[in-house]
Amino acid sequence: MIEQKNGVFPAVCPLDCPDTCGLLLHKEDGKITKVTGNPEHPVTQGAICNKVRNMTERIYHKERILYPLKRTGPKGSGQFSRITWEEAVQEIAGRYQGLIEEYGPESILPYSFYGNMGILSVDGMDRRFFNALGASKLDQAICNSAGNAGWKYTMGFKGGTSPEDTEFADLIIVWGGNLMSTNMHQVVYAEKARKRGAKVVVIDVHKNRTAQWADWFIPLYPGTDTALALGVMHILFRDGWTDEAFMQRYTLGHEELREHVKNYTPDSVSAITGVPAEDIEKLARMYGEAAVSFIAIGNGLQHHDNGGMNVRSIACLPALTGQWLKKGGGAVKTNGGYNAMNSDYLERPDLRPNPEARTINMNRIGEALEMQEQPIKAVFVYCSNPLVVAPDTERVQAGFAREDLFTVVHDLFMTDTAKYADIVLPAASSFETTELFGSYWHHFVQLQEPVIEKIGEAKGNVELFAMLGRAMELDEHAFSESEEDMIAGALEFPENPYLNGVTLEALKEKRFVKLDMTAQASYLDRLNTPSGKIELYSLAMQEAGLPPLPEYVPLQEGYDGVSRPGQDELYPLMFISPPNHNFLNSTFANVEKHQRLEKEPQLQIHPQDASERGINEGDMVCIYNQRGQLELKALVTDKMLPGTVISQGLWWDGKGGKQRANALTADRLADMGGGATFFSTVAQVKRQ
Ligand SMILES: Nc1nc2c(c(=O)[nH]1)N[C@H]1C(S)=C(S)[C@@H](COP(=O)(O)OP(=O)(O)OC[C@H]3O[C@@H](n4cnc5c(=O)[nH]c(N)nc54)[C@H](O)[C@@H]3O)O[C@H]1N2
Ligand SMILES: Nc1nc2c(c(=O)[nH]1)N[C@H]1C(S)=C(S)[C@@H](COP(=O)(O)OP(=O)(O)OC[C@H]3O[C@@H](n4cnc5c(=O)[nH]c(N)nc54)[C@H](O)[C@@H]3O)O[C@H]1N2
Ligand code: SF4
Ligand SMILES: [Mo]
Repeated sequence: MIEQKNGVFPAVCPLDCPDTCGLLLHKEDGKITKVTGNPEHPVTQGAICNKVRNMTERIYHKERILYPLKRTGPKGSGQFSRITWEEAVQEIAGRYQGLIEEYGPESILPYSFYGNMGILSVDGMDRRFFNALGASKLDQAICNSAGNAGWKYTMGFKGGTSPEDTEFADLIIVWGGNLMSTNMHQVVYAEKARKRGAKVVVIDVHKNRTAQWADWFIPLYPGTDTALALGVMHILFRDGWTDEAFMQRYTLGHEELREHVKNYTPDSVSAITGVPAEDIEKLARMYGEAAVSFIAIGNGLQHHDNGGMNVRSIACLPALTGQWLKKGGGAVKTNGGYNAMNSDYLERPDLRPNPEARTINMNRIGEALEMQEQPIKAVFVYCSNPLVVAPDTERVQAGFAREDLFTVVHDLFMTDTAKYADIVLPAASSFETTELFGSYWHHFVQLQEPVIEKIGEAKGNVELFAMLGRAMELDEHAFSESEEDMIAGALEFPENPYLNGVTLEALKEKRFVKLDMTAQASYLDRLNTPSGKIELYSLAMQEAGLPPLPEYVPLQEGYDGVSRPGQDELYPLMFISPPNHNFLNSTFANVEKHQRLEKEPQLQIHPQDASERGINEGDMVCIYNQRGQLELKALVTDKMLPGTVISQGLWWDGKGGKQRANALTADRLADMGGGATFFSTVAQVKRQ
């Protein structure tokens, strides 16, 4: 029971967003009436985004699932009837027992992502359950794995510049990211830098909100970022803007790189990227001359066939100019490595009866559900909505429609995926639970304690998986630990010096506990590349069958290998579907308030591409390829180069409309990390 019915209570934003804001929940009569930012949070300082300011619309939405449900109609029909928790648990435990006996435990697959970033919920009790069961493992490669792999080949450690330091940069490059919508507090630091005279450059395939705010927007063709980075390197070496002493001491392969980039002349790079040669010269000069330069590497440029290489190439730039020795200089892909916690304790891989169990890449869930040998017979979906977020929707949907597949979905809402479940379980929001949060951008760890009672019969992930573990008699101790025990255990991890001083007690007392960043003084000595240096030349990449030096590899569809979109006769356009401002992936897409803020799903098309097809602003258009089609309203705009079309936001299937972007995307994997290739999609557009 939560005693206090009125007042203002601290909380943490649970969404998959780098900022991990401190929140204040304003309560009246036991109900949250308002969500604001917590001004005491040292980084987010009381500012929060529109999405979460309107969070009560989601928490108290009339369509929240309130009790367990069992399917009564055909899969996908959304027909369910209420059952008790006891019945639900019995059904799941019974079905899993039967499947384990008949097909082995690997016939069961968990499917999850970070709908809630709480560590106990998604990297904790859930993992214990599936480990103890011996289920198939899931490669969670849907978000940033290609880029992280590219970064790691170059830099080793999964961390870069500290956010607070970036206000000291003279040049900030936002490369394939839309910070205004996806990392708003980095914009605040950039604004501070700007007041001191810094310039902000955005490199993107369309003039997103961040590009509209920047000093200079450089549009380029999708998937050509490596070529641009190589062009910049060409000029840095050519004009003597490199820091030879730094490269000598801290990098491997700068002589090979110097030779290699001679081929990437501004003219040849211009032909590949669509960026005029004089702009490439100007960008390189700005980068070479800046005393302190910072690159925010977004996720957009790594959702491509060559996405790992794009990040790998950009990650080389700060090393060429010695930026890693400057306060605020360098780059960030992710800062998640700084708060690495005790995952052996949290996830208990030791409970697994079959350590060698197979791994299924979550980007290939459609294909995985087609397997005839060692078939997947059961999927447990939580904190994810694969029918909207995974590539190649039709294939995914066909898999989930399989009559013989036993599907459980734990969610707050009847998502497009939940409609295909046999059992739907009501999930609690994180404001209803005890949780631990790190951030993959700033350096503060935070504690969430329950602020409101659970709504209906909802349960949080920890409670749910502990209950299932106990029902299946998997391991007494692992499934009876309390949340506080788990938090204390997660933070006990001397292998990570940055966690020094971050304890449950400190969290309870201070709420925001900063990682011990004194360990960062030795950043360049802590890189765990094979050579311990920044690897401009990577033997590990060569051994993995990749070019050891940064190298431009064209996308697989729609390019002739030399130039640009428009090479594929049937599908001459590149279709890019990045996040929008008011949703968080597919979260909020069912909330009327957030829908209204976004108006409707639109297709942004260049005037030249529109007129060739007789399309006017406001027309309904059909965008299609070999995999599927979408019906969207045309927005004619020159915010991108001709040949690229954009639709922002992961809309659900809506009221009869076809608007799920992933109907068009392929489940091909990126060059590294098994990453998704959402944005390497070709398509054609016609008027409806
Ligand atoms: N409002 C909001 N915030 C979010 C999310 C959300 O859905 N909505 N999602 C969260 C999650 S899970 C993530 S991973 C992050 C993602 O946030 P970001 O890191 O900002 O990445 P994206 O928004 O996916 O893509 C950023 C930009 O990359 C561009 N892009 C696409 N292809 C290319 C290319 O080949 N080259 C270049 N240079 N640019 C390209 C897109 O047009 C887009 O403008 O945001 C998080 N925050
Ligand atoms: N075309 C295209 N596709 C994309 C992207 C893109 O830019 N373009 N972005 C990709 C990226 S970067 C990512 S990260 C993925 C994101 O994919 P997902 O992680 O699947 O993101 P969401 O769609 O927000 O789904 C999260 C679900 O978790 C539920 N949830 C929230 N809290 C809890 C909880 O505590 N317990 C349980 N059980 N459920 C909870 C929410 O209600 C929601 O339905 O999408 C990817 N897909
Ligand atoms: S979604 Fe991001 S910006 Fe918005 S409140 Fe949450 S952490 Fe902050
Ligand atoms: Mo993501």
